Amino acid sequence: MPEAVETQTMLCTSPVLRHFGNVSMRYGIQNKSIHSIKGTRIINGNLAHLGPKVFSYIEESVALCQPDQVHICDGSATESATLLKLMQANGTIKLLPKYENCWLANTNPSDVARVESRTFICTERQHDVVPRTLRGKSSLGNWISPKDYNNAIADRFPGCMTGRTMYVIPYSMGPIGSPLSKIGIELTDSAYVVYSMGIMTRVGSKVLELLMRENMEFVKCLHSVGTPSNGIHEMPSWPCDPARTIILHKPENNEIVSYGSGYGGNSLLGKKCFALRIGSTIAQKEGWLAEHMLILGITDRSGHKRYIAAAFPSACGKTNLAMMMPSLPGYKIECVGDDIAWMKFDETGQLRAINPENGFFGVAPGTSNETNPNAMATIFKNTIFTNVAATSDGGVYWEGMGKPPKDVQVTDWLGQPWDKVESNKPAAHPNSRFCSPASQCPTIDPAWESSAGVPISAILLGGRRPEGVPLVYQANDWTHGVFLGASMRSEATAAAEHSGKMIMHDPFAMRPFFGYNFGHYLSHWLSMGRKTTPEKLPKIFHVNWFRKNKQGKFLWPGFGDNCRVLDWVLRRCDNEPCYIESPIGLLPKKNSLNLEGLKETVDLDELFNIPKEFWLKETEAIDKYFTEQVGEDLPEEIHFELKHLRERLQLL
Ligand code: GTP
Ligand code: SPV
Ligand code: MN
Repeated sequence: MPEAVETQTMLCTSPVLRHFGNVSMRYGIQNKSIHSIKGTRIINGNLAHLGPKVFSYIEESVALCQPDQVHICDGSATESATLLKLMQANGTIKLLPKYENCWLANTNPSDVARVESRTFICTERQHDVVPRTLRGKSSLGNWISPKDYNNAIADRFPGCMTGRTMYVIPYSMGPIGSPLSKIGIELTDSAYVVYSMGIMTRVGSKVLELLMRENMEFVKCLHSVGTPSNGIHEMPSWPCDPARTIILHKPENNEIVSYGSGYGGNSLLGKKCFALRIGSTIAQKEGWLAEHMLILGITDRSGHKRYIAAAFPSACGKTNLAMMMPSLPGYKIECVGDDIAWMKFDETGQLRAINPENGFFGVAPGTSNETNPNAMATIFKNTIFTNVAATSDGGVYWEGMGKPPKDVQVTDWLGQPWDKVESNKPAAHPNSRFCSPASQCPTIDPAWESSAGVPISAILLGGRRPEGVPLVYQANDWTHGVFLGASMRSEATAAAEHSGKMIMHDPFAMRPFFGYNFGHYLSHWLSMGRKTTPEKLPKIFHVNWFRKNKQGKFLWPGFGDNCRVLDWVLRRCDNEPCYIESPIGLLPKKNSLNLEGLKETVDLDELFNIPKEFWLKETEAIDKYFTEQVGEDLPEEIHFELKHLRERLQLL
């Protein structure tokens, strides 16, 4: 008997691990297969290839959820084909014969977006998750006690997978083996989730090898679409339990538990739950940043290439900017990522970023050949669409795509006949999405899978601000930049359950995604600014593509013309004196924004106007927010920035 196994068995104190020790003695070392776990049949994959930590996680979860069988995913083409067949048979997806390997899923209408009110972070002390508020509940996240966490699981999970298959998805966030990457294991009873995770993350045997060889830590992700308490699924093709949906995170154990929803950020646990919420807590401990940011590469006319990261709230333009076709001649923009960035200073003091994802889960409405031709060139093969409308010629349709082809009937996302003139509701759900492999993007950056990450020269912050906020301004320094991030606000969109056109606070575009106390997050950002020399720190900017005139029309054409703003940003990174000082930050100097060849006339005075009254009100709103929502956790430096902004505004 090999010595290593002997030792392992002797060291095992937990019954679960001891059991594994015995199993690996009997099977693993001889490289045989393990065909069952806790008496449950394994229909795909070999448990002996998983390593003791993964084994015990699956064992505990099988005991809890009691699936009929377990399928360990290998990420193979055969596996994908099997999943597709199964989902077709269940009516979860339909083939879209107009395209290549494209599918349409329609969800239960009660399961169409992230549910922030049911998303919780669990710690012993509430203060580790949310700042103490002056009155009422925090808007910066939801805390749950360990006791309630356990109860929430005990109320929902026992036996929840009976009659179903438990899939085991071993996945890497970030290029497999990169020092910046991390591993997760998602256990789920949804084939849709397995298939989507296969697009959005790197799944398969290479990850298993890493886990086995390096005995790596992993984030535990347990997901079930659930069953309503009355046992009746309203829509059998999309099982879910909206009434009891809950999304739980326990940073202490690197654990995520999600129940009741099959949609997007609620169920593809590598995305918001891992890469942002758990990710931000790991990043705080390890001294890096996990952010809701796109990453793009931009090459200017002289051939000089730089990388920019940008934080905009959900449905505020990250995918569009990341894939932009620049209207300025001689510029090239390439995409590293469209939603999430993990960033760390390297040994030379340069901030470097990776995109932890492997695909795009992008907003469909508004995507067209005019607005985002690169997305259009990406999404019509190997894609799963969710909640878009279908056309009678086997294609898809959504608002902002242009006119549906002549003589083609449109069926809306709810399965009803739809007519542009007569139907007074949208054909596609406003939060409908495409899920496509990133490698298909024609402008994917050559370094998008670089193990070391790409060097970041500038960080943009922004949101939908119909009023008062200029197209672009630069932060005076890192601390001022952190203040700008802390004060970000944006018009509400359909990406969360909120609706209406309220201007909401969304600091760093992270409000729904903080894994820990926002005040501590700000301190962490400030401390990052001390990790390198001021010259090496990325410059920080605030942008707003969404300012409107009195008639409600956008003042700026946006999309491909946003490269004009990026051009100014790059010139500022080169320290070109193309700016003027203003109370809110550095604005483009007159004629310094390159408007060469711009198709429409733009009212620059209105676009860059800084109305004193508006800004005084804005500082009041920020002050109120900081006082009521962040309180004593607000770092002193941020307090001072607000005070100085007010003083500067008085001089306007
Ligand atoms: P999430 O995936 O939810 O995080 O969203 P996102 O930030 O990637 O947003 P996305 O790029 O998908 O854009 C959302 C909506 O904003 C789409 O309807 C776009 O058409 C619109 N949009 C994006 N960029 C611009 C712009 O420059 N100007 C205007 N007016 N609209 C834009
Ligand atoms: C977002 O809401 O910011 C998204 C979509 O990117 S989801 O994955 O559903 O969170
Ligand atoms: Mn997002």
